[in-house]
Amino acid sequence: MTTSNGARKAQETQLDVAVVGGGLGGLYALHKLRGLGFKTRVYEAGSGVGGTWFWNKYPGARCDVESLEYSYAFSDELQQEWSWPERYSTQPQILTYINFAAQKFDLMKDVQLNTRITHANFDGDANRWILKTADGETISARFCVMATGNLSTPRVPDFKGIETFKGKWYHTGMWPSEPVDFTGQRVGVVGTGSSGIQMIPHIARQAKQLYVFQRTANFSLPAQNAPMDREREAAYKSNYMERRMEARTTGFGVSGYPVPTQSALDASDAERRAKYERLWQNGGTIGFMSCYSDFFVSEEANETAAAFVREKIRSIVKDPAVAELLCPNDHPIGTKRLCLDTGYYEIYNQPNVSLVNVRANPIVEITPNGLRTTEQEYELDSIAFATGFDAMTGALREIDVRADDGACLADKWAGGPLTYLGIMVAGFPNMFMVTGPGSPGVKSQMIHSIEQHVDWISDLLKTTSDRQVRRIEANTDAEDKWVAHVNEVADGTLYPKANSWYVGANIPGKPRVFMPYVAGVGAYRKICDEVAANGYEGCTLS
Ligand code: N01
Repeated sequence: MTTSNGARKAQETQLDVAVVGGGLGGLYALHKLRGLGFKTRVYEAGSGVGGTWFWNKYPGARCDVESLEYSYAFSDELQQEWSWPERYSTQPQILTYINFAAQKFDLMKDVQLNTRITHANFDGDANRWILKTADGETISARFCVMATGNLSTPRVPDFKGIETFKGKWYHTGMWPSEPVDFTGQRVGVVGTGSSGIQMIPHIARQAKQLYVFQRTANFSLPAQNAPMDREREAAYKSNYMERRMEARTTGFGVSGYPVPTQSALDASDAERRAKYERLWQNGGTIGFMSCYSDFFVSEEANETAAAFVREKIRSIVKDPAVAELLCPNDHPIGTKRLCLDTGYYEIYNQPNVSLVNVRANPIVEITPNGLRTTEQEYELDSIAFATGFDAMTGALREIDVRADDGACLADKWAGGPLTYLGIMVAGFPNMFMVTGPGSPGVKSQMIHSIEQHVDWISDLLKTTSDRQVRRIEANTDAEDKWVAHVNEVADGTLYPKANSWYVGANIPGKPRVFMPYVAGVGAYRKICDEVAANGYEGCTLS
């Protein structure tokens, strides 16, 4: 019901579990928790479900994990009946799949679209979360599951003059639903991370002139995408559940890539090159990241792969100066998200594509007619920002989350996120995060980690509800120990060396803290299972 000014009339919805976010995590949480008898409802800001795959509609958006792996594992019926058209699926294909799953499991009746949660306050007397929506609805729930995503707060840098631009500008993470046609235009793309690298070849095919404004070169590997090999699909489907179980023991949650045991430095140069060449021809990033045991811990070992990829770039890009600019040299390979492309380096051989070094000559302002660097002005009809996200903490910090003593989550996290297992936060009882900071989520096949978290949270809620527990809270000392452990593991690797969104380096003023847990999904699952087996140690249940 709405009032004359459009605000939803005050009403209070009573739930067992409120789930914030209708992406892959929120939808699975709904399915699982509803199945356990909890009255559950999902609140989603978008006009459709799908999360990342709903918002990121930029040209070329595609998954960088093979679809036979990047898909729900909880239902063998679903994975047997679904058929992916390509090895790596496009955004529209994945969104179709998510909607299919939502229909199949009759989820939509408990999903409220176009609803942004703005406040979440814990009422300690009633042990309930009181959520408020942007249009005035109040929701009271025993538990709150934050499935708000890790890359769901797009960031357009606050370039001076952007409001004066006479053309159109876009951000990959809030791309319009209707297709954007760049035919005949002068287009600027700012940003060369995963999104930019996927989008640039598509825009290059349409634009009269494309300027790619690159601040930092990234490593990218070829997807070697192709129509789905039906024999391979049939082989998967003949033992899908075994594969899913195998994925649980790996580093990244993908079957076929066991935790490596051989050092790159124990292989001969010829052996290494042959392996890297095979992986390059096979396509994908997981093979590279799982090829040697010291890929992420030894700079010398890592450099063998980095040098191989630089050689490939030089062999593809004809202009040696452009090739050199595209060769990453400021971070070990893989310590920023390794990109996956189709024809990325090749497009720099097209006469209508120019690479602009905005490390040497930074962007100063957006002008009415284009973009000005310290060197010159570029006249543009459209600008596409592929400048990333306020990752991992942005979406949760946008909600005013408060404990019953008024403490605010954003304040607690001012120096970086503090969590227990990446799932709970001390001082914020009955609230759970799906793939939160301090978990391996973003360093794994996301759906694998989503399912593991939702299953773990669901078991916890079921077990404790059966025992009449009304309040579940992570202990501060357990949280401290977990944060220290996450840091210790990261510090033993090369990851912190890169200025990546994993450390918040892309957001000015964000504290530099390495946020994901990088011991691998197998090791992490073991810890979570042990915590549960020991009566949810580290938590107070009352
Ligand atoms: O964002 P990014 P993304 N001036 O932060 C540049 C996932 N994803 O959207 O490196 C000039 O990686 C910035 O430069 P620098 C995936 O996990 C997955 O591409 O900070 N440049 C960088 O080049 C990925 O990692 C898929 O120096 C500026 C770029 O913008 C994550 O999403 C596909 C700038 C931002 O790169 C984020 O990727 C796409 C400025 N002021 C994305 N500010 C899959 O395939 C920023 N930049 C599943």
